Amino acid sequence: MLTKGCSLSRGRSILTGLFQGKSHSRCLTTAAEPKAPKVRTEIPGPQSRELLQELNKYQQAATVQLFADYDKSSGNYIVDVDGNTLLDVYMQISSMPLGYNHPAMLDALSDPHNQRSIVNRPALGVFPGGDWPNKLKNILLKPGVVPPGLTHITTMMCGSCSNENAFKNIFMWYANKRRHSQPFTKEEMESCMVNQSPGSPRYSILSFKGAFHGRTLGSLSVTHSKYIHKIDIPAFDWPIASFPRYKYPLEDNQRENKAEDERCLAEIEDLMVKFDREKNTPVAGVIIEPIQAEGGDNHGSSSFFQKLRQLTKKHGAALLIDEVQTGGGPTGKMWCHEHFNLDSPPDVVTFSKKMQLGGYFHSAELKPNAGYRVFNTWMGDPSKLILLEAIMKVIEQDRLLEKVSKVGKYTLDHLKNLEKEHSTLINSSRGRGTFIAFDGATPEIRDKIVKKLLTKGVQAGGCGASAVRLRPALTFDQHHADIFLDALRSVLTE
Ligand code: PSZ
Repeated sequence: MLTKGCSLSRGRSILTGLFQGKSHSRCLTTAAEPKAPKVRTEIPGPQSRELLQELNKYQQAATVQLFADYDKSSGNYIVDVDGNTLLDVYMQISSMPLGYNHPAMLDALSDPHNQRSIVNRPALGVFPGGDWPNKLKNILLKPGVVPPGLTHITTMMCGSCSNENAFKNIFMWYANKRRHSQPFTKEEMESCMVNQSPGSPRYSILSFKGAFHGRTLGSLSVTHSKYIHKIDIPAFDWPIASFPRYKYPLEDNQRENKAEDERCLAEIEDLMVKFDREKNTPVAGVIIEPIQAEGGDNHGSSSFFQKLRQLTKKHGAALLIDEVQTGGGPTGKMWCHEHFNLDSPPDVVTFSKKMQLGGYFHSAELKPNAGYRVFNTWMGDPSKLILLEAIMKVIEQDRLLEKVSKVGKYTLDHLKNLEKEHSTLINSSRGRGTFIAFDGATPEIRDKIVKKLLTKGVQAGGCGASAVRLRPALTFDQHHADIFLDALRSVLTE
């Protein structure tokens, strides 16, 4: 499905030239795409349904929507095993920055050195390859990629385990401050072995109603988006504050929304004080999404985030911004929190999804004081960095962040017009870049919209109680937006 002339065998030399900044033809940086979606069968179609029956024999596969043909999928289009071609504005839960089968990513895998990096997967914490420090420096810590103000990086596997390990990192930092950098005591070393204090202290992480930070045990304790994620699982009794819930359109509700910010901030500070003084479970860190994604695309103002930064400083807690879903460019900046103009950088920024591997950036202050304290077998995956390197080059070369801002504004403006025409069905269009959502008037209407969009050849996603969300690739263009908007218009009219 690559554009004619972009064969893999000759790709490398061509792309080397391309990345040195020479002029390039379109075919080198984009996969050839179909002109429009094409729906041949109901979705899931007969082939998908058969495969689903098979898969259900060995696992709980109730969440599977369709089976894809990843050989045939390209760019912004996913092709399923029944031959349906869908405009994919959901992109594997927001994790494909360049869409399917991007030539630059395929090309990176034709390099023999890179092939060996895939074959020989190292235990990075013990035997990293000789190129590893430079890879971190030149790919993840490169200006424009690293969140401004942060200098350290820990790579991990997925979003949940990045948050999980970041919490540990925060607790170690907090404990180290409290013991004034003194060595561990014998009592601490013995009590931690049986989960008792002082070795296992009663510290907490403050999180927000509606948040999603993952499904592993620690991350799940700070996740509050849906009961089905949490029920039957023991959880930490940690503080949970309100996240702002704004009235839209923002321009018409400024006073109410400002009061909402103040209400939430007061609650956060209250909880921090209460958990320290009354519950003897001080807040070592605060975890927050810059836009609550799974919880329904809930936004917070820059002023809210600025004041939250100040609050965490005042109470000696670390601020962890979870950019697992917002990071890597979909809001028009590499990191969504860059929109907020914080007085000082967050202490930790976690990532995964569009970044291809998990991990977190942090300040020098949070570097653990000994080895093995944050550790696992793989500690990330160098082969994913190969792909990320190719992705970052394309983002820069093709100015994809600018494109995201421009196409995002176009999409949101048109969505707001559609909302006016169909105000009984949809409302509250909102977004940054192409990280856009709107609400269905009821959860049922939302579900119907997502289902009907599929019959028009558009794969969108739902989030929260009644939101429809867009999470397209960074290569999502104006003509893709038009296809989406036309499909939505026709769904709403029907
Ligand atoms: O239902 C699920 O398990 C889903 S659907 C989307 C996600 C998870 N997102 C993952 C996610 C996230 O959006 C944020 C803000 N933080 C952490 C995570 C967890 O990442 P993974 O899934 O890689 O562990």
